[in-house]
Amino acid sequence: MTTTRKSPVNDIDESQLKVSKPRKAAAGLEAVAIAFKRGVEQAGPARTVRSMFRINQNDGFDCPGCAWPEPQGRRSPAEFCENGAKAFAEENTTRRADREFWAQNSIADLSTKTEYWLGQQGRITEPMIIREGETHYTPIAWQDAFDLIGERINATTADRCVFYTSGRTANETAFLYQLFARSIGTNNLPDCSNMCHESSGSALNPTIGIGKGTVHLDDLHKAKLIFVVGQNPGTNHPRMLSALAECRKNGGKVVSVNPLPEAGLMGFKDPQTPAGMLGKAAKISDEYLQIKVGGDLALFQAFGHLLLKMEEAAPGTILDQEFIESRTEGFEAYREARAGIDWEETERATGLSRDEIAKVARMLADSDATIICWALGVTQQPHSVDTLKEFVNILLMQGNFGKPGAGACPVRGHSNVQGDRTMGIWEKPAPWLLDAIDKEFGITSPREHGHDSTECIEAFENDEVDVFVSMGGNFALANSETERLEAGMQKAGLTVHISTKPNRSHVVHGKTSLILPTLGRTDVDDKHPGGEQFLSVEDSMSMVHSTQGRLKPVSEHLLAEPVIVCRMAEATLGSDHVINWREMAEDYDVIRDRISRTLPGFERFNERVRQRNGFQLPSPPRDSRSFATPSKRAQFTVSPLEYLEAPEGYLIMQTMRSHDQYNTTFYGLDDRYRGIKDGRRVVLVHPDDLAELGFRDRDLVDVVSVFNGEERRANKFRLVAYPTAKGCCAAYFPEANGLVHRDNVARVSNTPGFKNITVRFEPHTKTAKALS
Ligand SMILES: Nc1nc2c(c(=O)[nH]1)N[C@H]1C(S)=C(S)[C@@H](COP(=O)(O)OP(=O)(O)OC[C@H]3O[C@@H](n4cnc5c(=O)[nH]c(N)nc54)[C@H](O)[C@@H]3O)O[C@H]1N2
Ligand SMILES: Nc1nc2c(c(=O)[nH]1)N[C@H]1C(S)=C(S)[C@@H](COP(=O)(O)OP(=O)(O)OC[C@H]3O[C@@H](n4cnc5c(=O)[nH]c(N)nc54)[C@H](O)[C@@H]3O)O[C@H]1N2
Ligand SMILES: [Mo]
Repeated sequence: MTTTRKSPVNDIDESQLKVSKPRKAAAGLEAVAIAFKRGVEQAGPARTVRSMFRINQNDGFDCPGCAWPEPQGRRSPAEFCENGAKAFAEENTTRRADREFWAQNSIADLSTKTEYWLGQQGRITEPMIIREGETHYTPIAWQDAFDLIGERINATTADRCVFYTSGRTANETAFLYQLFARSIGTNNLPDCSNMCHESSGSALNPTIGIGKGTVHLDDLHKAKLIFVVGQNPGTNHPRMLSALAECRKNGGKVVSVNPLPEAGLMGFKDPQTPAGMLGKAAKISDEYLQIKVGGDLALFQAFGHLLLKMEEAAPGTILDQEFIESRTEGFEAYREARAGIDWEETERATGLSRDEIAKVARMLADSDATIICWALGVTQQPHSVDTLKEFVNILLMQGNFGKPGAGACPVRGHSNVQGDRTMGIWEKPAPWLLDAIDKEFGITSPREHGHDSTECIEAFENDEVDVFVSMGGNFALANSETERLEAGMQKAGLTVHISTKPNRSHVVHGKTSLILPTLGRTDVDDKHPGGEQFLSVEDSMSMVHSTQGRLKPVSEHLLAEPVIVCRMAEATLGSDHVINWREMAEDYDVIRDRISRTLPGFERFNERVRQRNGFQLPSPPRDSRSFATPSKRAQFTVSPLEYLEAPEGYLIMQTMRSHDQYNTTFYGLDDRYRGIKDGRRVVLVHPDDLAELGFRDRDLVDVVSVFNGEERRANKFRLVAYPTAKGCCAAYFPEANGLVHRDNVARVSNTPGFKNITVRFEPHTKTAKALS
């Protein structure tokens, strides 16, 4: 085992790429070994072992990996997965991007580095600044940094300030952060949710009256049928595989819908069971529908049609008429719209046969407790909101809300992305929320909506941003139109990045730029008059619980996120502001008390967050089959059929995560389950499509995307023959982000079309204009 804790000196060498056959099962002991290896490389064996056993324990820290919930009862001593372990190894690293690092590397040098190299340099150890005309970041004292922020915000108008949030931010921090933005007078609060599950909220809010899922972990164990649509849990939510395996053990069935035969959807070697340790894989999917990218709306409309037909043939046996009549609205219009179907078009849209679809519709008919789980495969396309409303139709027809083992389950990404929204990080806040904040704090929040993350690209480009503050994340690289966004960000007067590790957004900075290094999840937060503090998060199933790091921070100069927000606020608004920021920075119980008086569901927050498993937020559809829509009924909706079809010579590209990355952070360069090693600039293409387009496996190409007649380019990708659905292809995020036109978004939610890129390939030429 290599135990280099030094940062890599060399960057990615794509000529090392190796390709082997995709795997048929996820996890196993290899996963545990790799997790341990990555941990030791970053932090050494002692620190790795000490922290591994604290992940997701009642008195430990919430895994920064994903938003999947923890079991309520018995917890395994190692309640984590390979990728959770890698996530904390990244944070837990003893590598340091200290002042020598910044002195040795100019912005010009850093701008040639990949995200992998930047992230592998280690934790940032003190506040850094770069001013207009300078070539290097240099250290700055904390108070000087805060004063500069206050000065710049006060020198401009509130609508020219933007406050971005990435979903790792804890509840208390998020609450303070939105309060700060609103105290200044702006709702410019874009967040990573805008690029992620925004479509889910946009579909669920109007139909079931809440923008969140309606199932608990226990429901997955009890379900008769679970759909996993547009999701790769083996990599992105590995602990979900245990829940799927348990459902099957209890007699339930699992259907996966995905253009790629993802390893984790096929089989699971649970490293926490004896059989799994011996390498025996449990089957996960009873049926696998290899859908074409963008075909899910057509598929679920076909399910609706078939359920109606079956009900017609045997009235009273398939649909839950009582539920439909007493709890919903719009069923007649829905029934009429789905009475007929064009099978030829449905087969073309989905790439599936009528028989395959009918077989799964029968499984739906036979199940009296169905859950539909989904993630980004269905949230980042033009018709995403319609697709998700169609999922709701299917669930409503059989009364799959408010009964055990049933419901809607959007599987969130970042570990507190759902909590951030609950805390008010929202550019389009509901009026009741602003009223509640104003009443509790005596401020007047602005009512005008702010920019979402897509709108920010234009705001930057049009020179409408003077101050950009980023609470975590990597805005420049996570968003679409990389080149345009980067050019725009450099026009801003001041960019402020509250970060743990170097990333691209620090390199394509505003005229003046600050990097404020912060404590992470695993770090102890003990520099307070009242001693050690803890924070809280909300998981994908609305459980709120505490999280507390215990490790010694990599540097004594790091500040906790809530402290950074309060000190920015004090420097901007003055120490005599109507809100006592200092008292909240000193004692997080004060923040929680104020949250409990502002937000519904958080009554007695301080007391309940200290309970062993935390507490569950209310879910009216689940708790009492009630729906907070204007008519108090759940809504059936009718959407026209829509799907993605590439013109001749083109394919529809989706962008996704490899097994060795966390969004824009790369743990390594392998995508083990898909058989890709030591490289990331690949496009996975069906062998027939390769042949039809006149290319061969491993050809080096430039990728050209078209949208509204405009072209975007990303050069030097390797084509790899891969068993994906035909007509579509796949590449990694963020290498392909430059291909996504800013106007390519999902309707209503405005989420970038990261899974809807129309592309063609051109043989790579050295002279091709380098755009990414
Ligand atoms: N280890 C690790 N864990 C993570 C993350 C990470 O980067 N690394 N990221 C976190 C975040 S922020 C998020 S949001 C989640 C993301 O979790 P996922 O949604 O699983 O992430 P993606 O890699 O984007 O995978 C999308 C899946 O959808 C499929 N897909 C693409 N297009 C379509 C389509 O049109 N229809 C259907 N049915 N399927 C389609 C793809 O083949 C792929 O399997 O994971 C979270 N967890
Ligand atoms: N093409 C394409 N693009 C996508 C997607 C896609 O599927 N395809 N997915 C989208 C999705 S789902 C999401 S959520 C976004 C993600 O967008 P972001 O959330 O903006 O990006 P991340 O890569 O998660 O952010 C990583 C950075 O966060 C900082 N960081 C890590 N931990 C902490 C911490 O504890 N505190 C603070 N303050 N900073 C920390 C580190 O400096 C690190 O460099 O990307 C979106 N972009
Ligand atoms: Mo996400």
